[in-house]
Amino acid sequence: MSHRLGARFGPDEAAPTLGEGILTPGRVQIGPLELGVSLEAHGDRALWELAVTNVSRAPVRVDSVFVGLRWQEHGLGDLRFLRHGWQSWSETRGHALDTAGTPPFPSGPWLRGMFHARGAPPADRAGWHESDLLTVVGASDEGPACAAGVLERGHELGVVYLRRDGADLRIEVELVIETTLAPGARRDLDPIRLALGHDANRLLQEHADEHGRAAGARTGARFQAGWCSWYHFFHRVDEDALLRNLEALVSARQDVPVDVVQLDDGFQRATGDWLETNEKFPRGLEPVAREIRAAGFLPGLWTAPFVAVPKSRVFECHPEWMLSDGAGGLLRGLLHRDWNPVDGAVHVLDLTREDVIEHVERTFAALHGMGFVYHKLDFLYAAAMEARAADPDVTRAERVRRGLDAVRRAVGERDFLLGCGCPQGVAVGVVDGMRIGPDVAPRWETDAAFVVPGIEATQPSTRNAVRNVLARAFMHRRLWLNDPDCLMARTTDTNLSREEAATLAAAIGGTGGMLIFSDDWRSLGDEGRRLLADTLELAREVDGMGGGRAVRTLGLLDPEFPHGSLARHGAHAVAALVNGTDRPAPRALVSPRAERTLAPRSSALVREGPPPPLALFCDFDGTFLVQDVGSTLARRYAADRRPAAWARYERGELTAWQYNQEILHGLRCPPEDLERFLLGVELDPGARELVAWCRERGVPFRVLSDGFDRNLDRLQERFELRFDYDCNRLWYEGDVWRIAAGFPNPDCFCGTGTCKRGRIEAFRRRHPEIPVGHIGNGRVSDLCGAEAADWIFAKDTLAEELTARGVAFEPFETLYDVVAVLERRLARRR
Ligand code: 9PG
Repeated sequence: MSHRLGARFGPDEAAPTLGEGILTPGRVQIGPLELGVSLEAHGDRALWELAVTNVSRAPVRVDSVFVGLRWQEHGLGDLRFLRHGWQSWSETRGHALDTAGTPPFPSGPWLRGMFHARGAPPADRAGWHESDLLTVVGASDEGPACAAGVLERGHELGVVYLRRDGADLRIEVELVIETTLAPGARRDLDPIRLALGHDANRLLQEHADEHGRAAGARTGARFQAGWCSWYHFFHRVDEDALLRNLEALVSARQDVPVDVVQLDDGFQRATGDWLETNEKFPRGLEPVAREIRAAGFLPGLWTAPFVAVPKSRVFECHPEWMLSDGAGGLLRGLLHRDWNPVDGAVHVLDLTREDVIEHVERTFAALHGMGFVYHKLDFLYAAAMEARAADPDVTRAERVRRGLDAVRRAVGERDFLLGCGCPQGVAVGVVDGMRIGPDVAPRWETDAAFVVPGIEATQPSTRNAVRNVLARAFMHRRLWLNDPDCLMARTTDTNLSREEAATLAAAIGGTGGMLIFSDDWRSLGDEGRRLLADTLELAREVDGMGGGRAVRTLGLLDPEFPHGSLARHGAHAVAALVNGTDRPAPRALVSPRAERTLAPRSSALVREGPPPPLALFCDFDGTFLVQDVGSTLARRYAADRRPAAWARYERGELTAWQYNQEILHGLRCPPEDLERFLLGVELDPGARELVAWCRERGVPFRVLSDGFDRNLDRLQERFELRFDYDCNRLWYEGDVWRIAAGFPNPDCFCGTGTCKRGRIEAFRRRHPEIPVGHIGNGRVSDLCGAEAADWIFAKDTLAEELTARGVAFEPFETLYDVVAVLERRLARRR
């Protein structure tokens, strides 16, 4: 085994000096640099932490540092590897590890640099294969394999180089640094990791697990379901289209429950000016956020926060804020004729400048202040392109990271940040969600007239998106929540055939990432609505399996197209078999057993495991939780208003929801008080047991609450217990609390904001064969749910009310009792 340690340095940025040494723990000198090497090895895994120090008396420009290893794989024959792309849209798929290496890019370094960590590989890498951030290598998905990569934390960019050398494989992991070290200065580098094993998927999963841990990944957000304006309206979106769809989402809420309504590109006066709208949004952004909120959804907004066109105010006032191209001009982050009809040039903010960081922070503080809580941050790669910055010693990775950190500071810990067009490694630990593939499009392939050589696989097309979504499935809930891009379920206004739309849906649902759909509601039709509802449910289910980490990619290393995904947890498995090619293709799966020849561009869903013996719906306040959050707060903070409102409720003058509004809407109580109160509440002692019991048996479990999302989110975090819920919304606006009903049902006597009968009936419409259980304690919000269920568990006033009505129920004190009864009943049925 030869272990190589290398550094590229010296004043000539285009052709730095290559120095080499032996990779060995301790200190190794290479030219003017000293490399501190520490190795932590356990079994088949190794982690190198490197530090580079300038031990000379002059400043030294450090281009990069790498470690080189040799995998002596005996008799593996033909090898394949996963070529992982740099940013969201970059191609990620299997390749043959031939002796030719990555083919030369057909165009210049500027275009290549939009999709790769490096605009051009170092000259001595000719004949090597290249993969950004990480790779896995093996002869097949199941044989001996090796994973390698950088556990990026926003300091350097990692590139893995691979090359056959006789029977051996050479693996070199390079950290792109590109800064100058002053004499004596030292820089600690992001860790490099390598692991051997016998299952390529497993190796990637473990690699991502460790990356997530090392980088403090944010993986705990709720399953994200939403609507996005882009893939139907594109730049033509206007306020009317948005409000029309908002209204449709309200009407469709029971059957297609989504949380986020996200306005995409097309609202801004000019790209770069995110607080100013064009004539299609004459009232500005704030009313948009307000209306989305009032309709009971979470306001989401697209921005491209680090780029600006020349006619934007930010550019006009501060041309000095832009990155230069190093040749006397300004860097172009991309060319975009819709944003800049003059010459397409889109420039890029220099995030090494303090004033630019302050500008980003101000912008997002303002958007957050308007009520936006879901931010799709696009074209982030541009800030990390090769360019001349005000501070040349901030790395390209650090530029993006500083910008993202500024956004996070501005919006706080609660808002959902979605990276898009984003270098994948640098954002781990800041974003909650990440686009992992190119744009979908209402057509399967890229329009031939627009194909750009060299970047074909990154361009908008459903085929390109599906490929990446399958290949990057392992990242979900390890580095962030995967955003597979939008589902388009419509049957009109699209060039996708039904099979093609179903294949997109299978890839999205089968991998269990976020589910955002992008159709004008009017174009959906019955079939489209069914596909949407089915996919929403599938994605939620897969995300719930093994905490979202149960998915593997089938045919991961297939150079043509992955074969699909398989999620497995206990006795349950869901496979999405996919044929992304243009020929009929066999797709085989051992368990659940499935051997099919799939038509071109088609898919099949295969399930294994017993059908669920029941579905359980559980009340929250006073049932899942010992305390009742709402009524305690009302007693404490609305003591003056409460008695009168309660009397009116008792007399039937107010519904339960109107009572809530009287008490809570506009309530003044500092958010810290609410937080403090939530620290003192406790789960029912059997709550965890109940959730685990359901998970083990594939029993759908949902909390139904007439309480509020904000509290449920906080408590899930505090108790580190994830469960699905339906409830009302609560948010802080200015200095008062506001509320919106989640699932009101005018046809029910309950009058609550979230009618439990309505939710149970919606479930029954989809699954008439599954018995439903309801667990609750209150006569106001639980009665209609209990009456709609087959198995009723009741205590407190609900038990009294049911007794008075002569309705049979199972009494309980804690949720342990419920588990015991369920066990007994199911044993009897077996
Ligand atoms: C809005 C869109 C959507 C989409 C994003 C992103 O010209 N281009 O190279 C180009 C690349 C990607 C792209 C648009 C243009 O899509 O991924 O979801 O938000 O921006 O403009």
